[in-house]
Amino acid sequence: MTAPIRSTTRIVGLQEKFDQKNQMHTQAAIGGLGEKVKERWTRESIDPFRRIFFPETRAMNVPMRSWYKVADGPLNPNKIEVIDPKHMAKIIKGAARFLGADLVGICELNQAYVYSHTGLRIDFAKGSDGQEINLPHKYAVSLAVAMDYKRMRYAPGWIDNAEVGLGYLNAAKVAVSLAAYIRELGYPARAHFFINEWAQHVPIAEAAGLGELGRLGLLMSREFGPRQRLATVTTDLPLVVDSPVDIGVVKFCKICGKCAQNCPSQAIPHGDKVVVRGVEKWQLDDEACQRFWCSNPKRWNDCARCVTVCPWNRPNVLHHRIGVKTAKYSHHARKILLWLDDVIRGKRPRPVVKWLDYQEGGRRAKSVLDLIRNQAKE
Ligand code: B12
Ligand code: SF4
Ligand code: SF4
Repeated sequence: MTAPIRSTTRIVGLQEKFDQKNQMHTQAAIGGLGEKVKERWTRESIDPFRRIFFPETRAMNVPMRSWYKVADGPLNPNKIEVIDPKHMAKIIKGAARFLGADLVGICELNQAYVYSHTGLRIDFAKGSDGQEINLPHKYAVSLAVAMDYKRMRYAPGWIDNAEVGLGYLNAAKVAVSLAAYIRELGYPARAHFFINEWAQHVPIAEAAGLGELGRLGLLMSREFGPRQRLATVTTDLPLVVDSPVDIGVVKFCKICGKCAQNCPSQAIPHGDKVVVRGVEKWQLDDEACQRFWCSNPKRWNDCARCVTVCPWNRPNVLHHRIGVKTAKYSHHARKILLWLDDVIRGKRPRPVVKWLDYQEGGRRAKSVLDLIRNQAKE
């Protein structure tokens, strides 16, 4: 449990493992946040996209649900010999990109980021909660899949909720396929993705050099800011690891705070970092965030407004790349970038977005869901 070298998030004490059942999604589902939140969080969503991406009700309509069976599996007995772990790391990264990853990095698996016990909502449903997790793999391959800039623009609402669901599915596809590929080389590998994860993706991605931990509490990459979904493959395949990076995120977050200003539940801190389980970081009020998700099930099932408003969340075009690159080196450049973001997108950006027959950002959501509601009334 040693501190990663050059990380912009400092380890200042003992890093204790986290029990997965204390995650807010689980707590909301098992009544830890009260009966009203539990009822809203576990009821069937009115949005069909939500129902196909999140395994709450009809399992046969949820592609991801069948994937936990292939998250781990048999090894090819003809194990290849790895003579050059550097070359092997290159092959694994190439394979991950071929399978659909937008970003990929490798680190040693820090056991502090492996949950102590199983405790996903689905574990409670299956009766497999509370089991000690034993994940002895040496390495973690961190995988990021970008979400669509335009569909994420209006959050919280059904359009970004659908994009989030697709992001989970895409990230899971890459992870299960890459883990199977490694097992075909003869080495153990397990895919960790939504509904099947034994580890925290964010600190793993940070250690693997995908980006930095931002004020909003998520991994921020140079390419997409916080607008990506993460998955992880753990393995014993010998690989050369990457290092954490300083791309200027923490420096920028110190003068920004746009996510905190725009967060509807005020869950993101406006002030300084604090120490939590041995790590110095900006600490999210995760309960406030989760409660907000459950505050209006007719309009949304989750939120990502902090992701949407972040100045690092831009299409990956040349002027944005130049902007965030210079922000690393100069305080003035950071100030200019923030000022420009306020001028161009506004201090509280909230555009109207149309997609399929959804329309959001206006006075109220108008969509296929209205048809469903109207049918129910007839
Ligand atoms: C439970 C959960 C939530 C809960 C609690 C969030 C939280 N901070 O714990 C709630 C409902 C609030 C939530 C909200 C969101 N979530 Co969430 N969430 C998770 C989940 C399933 C588990 C996280 C967990 O175990 N938290 C409990 C403890 C560990 O939290 P913590 O002590 O506060 O530590 C957090 C950070 O400080 C950091 N961290 C902890 N230790 C260390 C050490 C170091 C060195 C570093 C660098 C970081 C770090 O990791 C934790 C966050 O993952 C992860 C998936 C996963 N398995 O990683 C996704 C995940 C973190 N969520 C994600 C996202 C995108 C969101 C939302 C935007 C929702 C959405 N619609 O997309 C919001 C954003 C809220 C915010 N500003 O953070 C993504 C993050 C992608 C990214 N770019 O980093 C993840 C990885 C899901 C995924 N597979 O992509 N989420
Ligand atoms: S909105 Fe600003 S403070 Fe928040 S994560 Fe993005 S850059 Fe950092
Ligand atoms: S997801 Fe929404 S409620 Fe949660 S921290 Fe981000 S902006 Fe706030």
